[in-house]
Amino acid sequence: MSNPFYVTTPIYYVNDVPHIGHAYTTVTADALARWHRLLGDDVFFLTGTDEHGLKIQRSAEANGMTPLEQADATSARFREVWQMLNISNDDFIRTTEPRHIASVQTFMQSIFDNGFIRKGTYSGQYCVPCEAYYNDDDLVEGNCPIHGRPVEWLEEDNWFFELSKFEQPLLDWYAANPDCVHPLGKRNEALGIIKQGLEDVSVSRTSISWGVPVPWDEGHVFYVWYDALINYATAIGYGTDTERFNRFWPAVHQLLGKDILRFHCVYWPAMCLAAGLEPPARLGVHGFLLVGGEKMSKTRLNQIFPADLVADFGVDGFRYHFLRDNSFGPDGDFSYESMVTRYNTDLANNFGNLLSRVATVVGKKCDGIGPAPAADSPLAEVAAESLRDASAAWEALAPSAALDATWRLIGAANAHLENNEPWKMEPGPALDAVMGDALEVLRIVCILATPAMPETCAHVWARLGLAGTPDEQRLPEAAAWGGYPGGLPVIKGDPLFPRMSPPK
Ligand code: ME8
Repeated sequence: MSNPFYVTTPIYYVNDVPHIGHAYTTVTADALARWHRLLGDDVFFLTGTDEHGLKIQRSAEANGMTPLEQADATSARFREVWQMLNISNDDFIRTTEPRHIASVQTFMQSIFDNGFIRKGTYSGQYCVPCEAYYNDDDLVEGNCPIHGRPVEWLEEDNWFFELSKFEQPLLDWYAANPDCVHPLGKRNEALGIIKQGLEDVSVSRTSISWGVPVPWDEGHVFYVWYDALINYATAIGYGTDTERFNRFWPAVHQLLGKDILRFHCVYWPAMCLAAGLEPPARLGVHGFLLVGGEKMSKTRLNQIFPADLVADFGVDGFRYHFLRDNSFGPDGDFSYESMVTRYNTDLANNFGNLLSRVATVVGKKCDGIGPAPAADSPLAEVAAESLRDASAAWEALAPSAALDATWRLIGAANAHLENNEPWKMEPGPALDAVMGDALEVLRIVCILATPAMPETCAHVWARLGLAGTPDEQRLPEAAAWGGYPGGLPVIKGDPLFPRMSPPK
């Protein structure tokens, strides 16, 4: 049976509409899912929305809606944007669904039954947008360190998860699983938090009602984070379908931004241990996309929405940019100007130009029928290297490096054309060999690039006269040199990526 590959994004809050930060994580997860489908893995890709908690309750009030109305409306926006971006998620979970409410209750009940939940009083400085309490030390000039806004003093009786008991088990788990948090800098950050010492955390609230009821104490609802994190277990049948759950857990790859590292890399593994589960195999933590060096936020009015960029760059231009521009881990600054530059260089001048040159010469000198590649082409080795490097990079959660490896093959094919100048050659075996090699590169590139640009690659595949689609191919066999059979009609068509002029 094929390998299970389970990949998740955070579930996004429904008080905010999707912007390019959310899209960054989701497109990355989508590309990984698509890569693993090429490998023939049994892929399950989950995303969804986080719908409980004070923040949602208040934002619904401000909008004159019930929390569920607010959640319905915004959750639908997320679905629409993911559809527009060609996101291939297998499931979309909403934390207000009955399946999730039941799963949270089972999960938390098992932590309670295992003796890791106790009663206590909680008071502290609370940031509503974060849905989190802060110590005085964490505050920046009295404000929330993430949002820079005033915090509120809250005090309530609630249930505590005995996180303090998991300091050593977490350290042991990190030691036994060197790759559990990726990249290394983020792993060290998480280890730093654990080594500073862990205090018990409050997991329930009586002050609000918009949440999952605590099964052993009516009148309490779970604090939104201890409801939300469990979504990753719910979607694969936690508590209802043990066989399916065991197939995908703990071999899960969870992607998230650095803002929620503490919850995912400290609290969540501890919750799993407390519930008697293995923690997730891999937590991939990326940096933030900044705009003009600043965090995007509603209040700063500097959010950028996917549809606006898609209008200019197309869906695949959007996907490619965010996968290629930043490496996974550090923060990256988004700028429209550099998006235009990258689009022109990588897509118009490299990929687009290769197809256009090949189709033009085949049209003029080969009667529009693509010749077969040569068995001993100098490009065969480059193609093998690209496959090897791209595979290693996807495995290492490095989409940017994977695409760089893929584009090296495009670059080599363009250089091969420039060296041989087939547009000056007479029809015959020498010309056929050059064109066959270039067509074979295009075929292989379509497969390697399909996780990033599924629509474009399927389109180019069809223009090369190939049957089926690139995402139906299976690696590594399909990328072996010599797959382009020759004798197929090649269609020139319009430019793949019309050049853009830099903004004025
Ligand atoms: O935190 N750059 O939801 P959220 C890169 N519901 N990624 C960004 C980003 C940016 N500027 N802004 C947001 C929550 N993201 C909780 C999660 S999971 C059990 C619960 C991405 O709507 C990034 O993945 O605030 C970040 O972690 C996530 O959106 C936060 O989304």
